[in-house]
Amino acid sequence: MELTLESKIGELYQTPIGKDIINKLLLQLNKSEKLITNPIVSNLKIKTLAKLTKKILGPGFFTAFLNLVNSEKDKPLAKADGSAPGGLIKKVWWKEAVFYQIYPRTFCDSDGDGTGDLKGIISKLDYLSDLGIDAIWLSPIYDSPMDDNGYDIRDYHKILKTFGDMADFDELLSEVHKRNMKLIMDLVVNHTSDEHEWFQKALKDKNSKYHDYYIFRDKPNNWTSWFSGSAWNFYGGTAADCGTSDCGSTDRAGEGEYALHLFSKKQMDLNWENPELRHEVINMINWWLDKGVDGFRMDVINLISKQEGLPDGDELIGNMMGFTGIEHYFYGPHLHEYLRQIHDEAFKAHDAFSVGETPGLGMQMAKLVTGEERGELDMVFSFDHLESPGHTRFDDYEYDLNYYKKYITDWQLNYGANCWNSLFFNNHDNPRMVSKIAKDKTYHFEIKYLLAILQFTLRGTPFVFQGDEMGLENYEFDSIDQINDVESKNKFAELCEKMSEEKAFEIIKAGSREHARILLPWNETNDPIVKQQSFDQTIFDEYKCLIKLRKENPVLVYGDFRVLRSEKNVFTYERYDENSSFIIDCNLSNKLQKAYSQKKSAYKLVNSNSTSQDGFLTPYSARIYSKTSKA
Ligand code: TEU
Repeated sequence: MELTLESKIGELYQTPIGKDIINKLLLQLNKSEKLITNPIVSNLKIKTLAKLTKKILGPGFFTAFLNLVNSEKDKPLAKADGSAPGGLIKKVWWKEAVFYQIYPRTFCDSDGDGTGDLKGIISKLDYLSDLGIDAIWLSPIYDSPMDDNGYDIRDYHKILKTFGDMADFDELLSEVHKRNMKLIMDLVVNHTSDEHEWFQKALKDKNSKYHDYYIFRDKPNNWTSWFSGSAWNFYGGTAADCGTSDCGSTDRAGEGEYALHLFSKKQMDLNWENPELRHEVINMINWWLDKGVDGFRMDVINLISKQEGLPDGDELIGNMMGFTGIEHYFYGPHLHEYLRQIHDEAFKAHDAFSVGETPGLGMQMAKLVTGEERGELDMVFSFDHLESPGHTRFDDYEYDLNYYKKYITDWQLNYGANCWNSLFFNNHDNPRMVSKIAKDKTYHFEIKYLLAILQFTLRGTPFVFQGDEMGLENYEFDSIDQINDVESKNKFAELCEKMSEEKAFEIIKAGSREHARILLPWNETNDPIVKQQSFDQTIFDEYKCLIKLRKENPVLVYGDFRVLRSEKNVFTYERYDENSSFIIDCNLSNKLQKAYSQKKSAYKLVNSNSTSQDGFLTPYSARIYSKTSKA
């Protein structure tokens, strides 16, 4: 049924996209779902709400919203209850695996040039295997000018010199497989570097077939880049015509055009509408899969399909989401079609694994791209748990684990038995979660351990980010010169136009991706960055122990999930099947909380991050109890 302004808010909330978007808005506004489910509001017509909010929302908001809602004709499977017996869940290796993300630039430097490399990674494979890792996700290692540390690819078939060469890669792959581990690569195909041969050819000759591999327009629209400023570069003509500060130029004096880049000025968006481009990308994926890689993490893969005509974005949505235009491409009209094509023509024949990085997708949209019956993606990374409601990454605040409890409970119970969660707190795009939770370091050890307990006992596939297992925290940067990340540098420049450098730097420090990108402290060196952090052996041992516990107890992978206690500041849940049960009892706060008391006599304590074992949980403590045959 097409929704119109005459439809009711409740009807809108019943649609998958409507539900996700309303939930996202509620999250941003830090309001409860009850605001919408309350009968008075749910019976309101959309047009009444549009009238009431005319001054704030403007006319474009509901049109954009309804277009998006009406563009999705499918619904997630109704009978996919996540609390259904574990038997319903299909068993596959990637659900049982513990993944480890390597950010190659800062993982391990084998030749002392200050940058990590493939030989460095090879030298640590025994370490990873000892930790219990089953699969590695390698962030980009392809040839690149490194404007965005490799997420700007110049040549998909070459290895960046600083990292090594193809022989090193082949050795890495074979060494990974020898240890019975898998290797997945990063697939960055929403955009290429502006130095990619295709883009260079496109610039040289408007009539070349490569011109249509990118998104060129005579006039830019109002979309903004995720890394500050306009999302358009001007090419040709004179600098005076340029909408951006340092645009490229060509020899075609007198004529000029704009090209779209949703990320940095050197990351040019590919035109997925072009079947030949899709074919080239698929060939490239097959080339790597034929080499033996086991799958891909797919960078911003939900952004590949853009709304026809590239209409201007709604300014209000832009302000709320941080980027203008997002409603026209984060769940574009051909997204499912393109994902299926990639799956059918590349992943399927190789039985390869895919995890999509899908910023902005809520649970319903995620179901529509990961449902087993849909043949699109195996899994996604959703990001809604990384900030407390009402906050964004650059806010200086303390993250509330009570929100994580609410978020993850919803996904554990409602994502469905035909979909599968990914579990992570850190990656290369975010400050370390432990530092977000508490500025005061008193309980940092307990928090790191608690996060690990959550990650290895909830249902889903854990992705450990390099350094989590060493107990790394945010780095105390004291100057913008220590920051290499393009997002932070652009944002800093933008902020400095509005405030003092000191203030701008405070904001950058709160949210910079650089925190996650410091060289790992394998050993003592003169590098101040390595010196500031140290390898915490106790945390490492606990990671190892928890991974082992998960491996030895399939119930922690496939078992059902239920909440036993969720009052403020505590989170007690059970993972169980017919034969066994685990109770995980957590204190989410820095205050003493009562321990969970029921049933405990039949259970034995198998792991805890604190030594006190009385009726109370000390700050951020967590205990794992187990029982093998149900009483
Ligand atoms: O990230 C895009 C992206 O959406 C993240 O920056 C996201 O906003 C953040 O994780 C939410 O907290 C991907 C890559 O992971 C990133 O490193 C690249 O810079 C970007 O795409 C462009 O390729």
